[in-house]
Amino acid sequence: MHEDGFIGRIEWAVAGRALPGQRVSGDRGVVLDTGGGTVLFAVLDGLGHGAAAADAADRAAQVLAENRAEPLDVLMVLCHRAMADTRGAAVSLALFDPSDTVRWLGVGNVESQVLAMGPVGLTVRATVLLTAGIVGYRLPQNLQSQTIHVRPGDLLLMSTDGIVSDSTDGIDLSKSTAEITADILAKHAKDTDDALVLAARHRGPAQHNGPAT
Ligand SMILES: [Mn+2]
Repeated sequence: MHEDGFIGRIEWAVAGRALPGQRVSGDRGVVLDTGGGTVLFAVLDGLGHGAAAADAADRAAQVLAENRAEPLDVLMVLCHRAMADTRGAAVSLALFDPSDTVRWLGVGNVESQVLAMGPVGLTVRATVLLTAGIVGYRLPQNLQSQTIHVRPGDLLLMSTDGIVSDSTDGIDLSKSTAEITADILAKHAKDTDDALVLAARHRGPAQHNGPAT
């Protein structure tokens, strides 16, 4: 599964695939236009794999689509309730704001980080603090979202645990997010789990390079 697009000046892409031999993946990438150039991204990993995992992830995806304007902690509680009679899922939410902040909140094992090109190469600007738990089964008491500032060009990466941890080596920020996510999936997906990676970045203000010729 490969999808990509633009919402305003935010470029995004998702690449994923089911555990080899399975027909459906329990991992979902959700991209929701929340208005005003703001985009809500979510990566969901239904517990285990197969149809039951996909059902849990689909419930959460639907609740996010229907309530996209709510704050992240409210969205997490709504996902929890919607998945109460499912296996549950790991859920990471990231709200990408046009004023160049990312606000994020994660429960369970979905890894999120922001990468930037520094003077000595690719650097990790921030990593989300994950809270242990399973949304739909055991939600942590304290749902505290983090806010980080990002500059145009910085890359937000979110991946399920079917992608090898710290698989950021060799990422070329000059490539499109569609190419970056396809590369990560091809090189770093584990053959023991569903796998999904989502990438997004702010492309900065529209460029005007002089009069058209
Ligand atoms: Mn998984």
